[in-house]
Amino acid sequence: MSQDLRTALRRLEAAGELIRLDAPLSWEYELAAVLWRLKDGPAVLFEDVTGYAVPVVGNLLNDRGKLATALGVGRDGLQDRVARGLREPVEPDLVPDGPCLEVSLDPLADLTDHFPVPRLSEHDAGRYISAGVLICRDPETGRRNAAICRLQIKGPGLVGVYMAPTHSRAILERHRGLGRRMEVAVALGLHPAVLVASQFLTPLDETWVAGGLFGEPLLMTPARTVDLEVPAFAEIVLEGLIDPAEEQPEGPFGEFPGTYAPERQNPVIRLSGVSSRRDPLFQMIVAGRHPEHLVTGAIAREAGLYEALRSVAPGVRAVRLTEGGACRFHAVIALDKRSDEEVGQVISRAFAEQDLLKHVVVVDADIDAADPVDVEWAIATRMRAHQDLVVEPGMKSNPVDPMAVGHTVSKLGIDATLPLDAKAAARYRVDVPPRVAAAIDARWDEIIGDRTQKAGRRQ
Ligand SMILES: Cc1cc2nc3c(=O)[nH]c(=O)nc-3n(C[C@H](O)[C@H](O)[C@H](O)COP(=O)(O)O)c2cc1C
Ligand SMILES: [Mn+2]
Repeated sequence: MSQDLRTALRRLEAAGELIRLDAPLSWEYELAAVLWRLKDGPAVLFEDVTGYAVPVVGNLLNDRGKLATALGVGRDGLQDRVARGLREPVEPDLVPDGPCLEVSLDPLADLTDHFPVPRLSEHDAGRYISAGVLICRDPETGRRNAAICRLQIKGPGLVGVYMAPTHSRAILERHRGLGRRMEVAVALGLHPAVLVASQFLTPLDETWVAGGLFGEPLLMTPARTVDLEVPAFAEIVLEGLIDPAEEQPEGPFGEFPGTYAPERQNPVIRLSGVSSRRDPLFQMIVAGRHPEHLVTGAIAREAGLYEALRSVAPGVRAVRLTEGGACRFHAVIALDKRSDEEVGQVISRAFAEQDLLKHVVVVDADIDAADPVDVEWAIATRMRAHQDLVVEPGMKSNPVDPMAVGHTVSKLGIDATLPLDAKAAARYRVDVPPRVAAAIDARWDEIIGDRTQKAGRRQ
């Protein structure tokens, strides 16, 4: 089946984008430490986690290209492909049984007896599951929701959960209003496309979006102890109940802005079922400013923004949430504009679309939005500060924004595009004629031979 984590790992390994490590490593900070050292490197399968038979995988989504590899598609057009998840969602297929339920474990046992749940950042409150997708259902509309939520191991049968004020939280509040407990299931060990689908800011059921991304229905199977369905190919499934009246301290936890979310009273899940595939894999995402935490959220946000912006400006070619902006606060938008005014329209639409977004740079389509140096060059050579800046004070802030004051924040848009009536020569890029570059490319081996590596080393 092409929807499971194992297929993704196989594809990454075949492409040379996954390494297996057999050195013994501890769940306590060491797995995270290795993934920090390899933050721009391959996906990792840790085969020997001290005290555990279950291997751990990480770095699956630390760059956007790995999603393309895992899906078996080319890197070009990945953004459009991801946006298809939103454009053409596909209803999941329900299958009576799935590998995720092969092995049933005692829900009241200590989860860490079975699974090498890691400790990630120095001041984290404890051991955290950071790549689990929390599934719940709106009691009023019946709509299913799926979102990554961090889970803190609290004790046997008990995990703490943090829900930002997004859908999962709203659904919990609806249960509170009805005086009901909320059933939840957590699916862990998933194909990266499912994790990405869970990150869309959309009113749709994210499991439909995952189907759109795969181009085929996501296979789901009924959980054992709650009235919910889970992805059939998850490695591990937790099931349980959240009583809206019960809260316990959760955190601190190292979060994506690169700072710690403080300890707060947060909901807890009382587990009613734990199951796994035979020989399960445990999936982790290093939290904080690690590229995997950033990129997992960025891919869907970028595609969502791309889709929304193209409805006002069809010339939008690419949207990039940059790493320096924690892949949430800063966007670069490459635009083939129809009018000079279109830039301002794109900037306001971007701010309206994502409340986390604070600083937006619009560049021409010849600028590589993924290359920070190219973007800075556009700012250096195509912007006049007195006319190309848009400052919007008093905009709605997001609770995680460190600069939010009284739920507001100021936003800045930069028009780094050339005016449409700029002289043609202003668009030239200094270089040799393309035909000469192509001819030199064709003769490259003859010209350089085996000297490339030596030349590279000397630089
Ligand atoms: C690695 C990772 C960890 C995350 N942890 C949390 C979390 O603990 N709580 C939370 O509410 N959102 C968390 N998020 C973000 C949500 O999953 C994301 O905003 C999602 O789109 C929310 O969906 P919803 O509106 O359907 O609830 C995390 C995202 C990533 C990539
Ligand atoms: Mn949702």
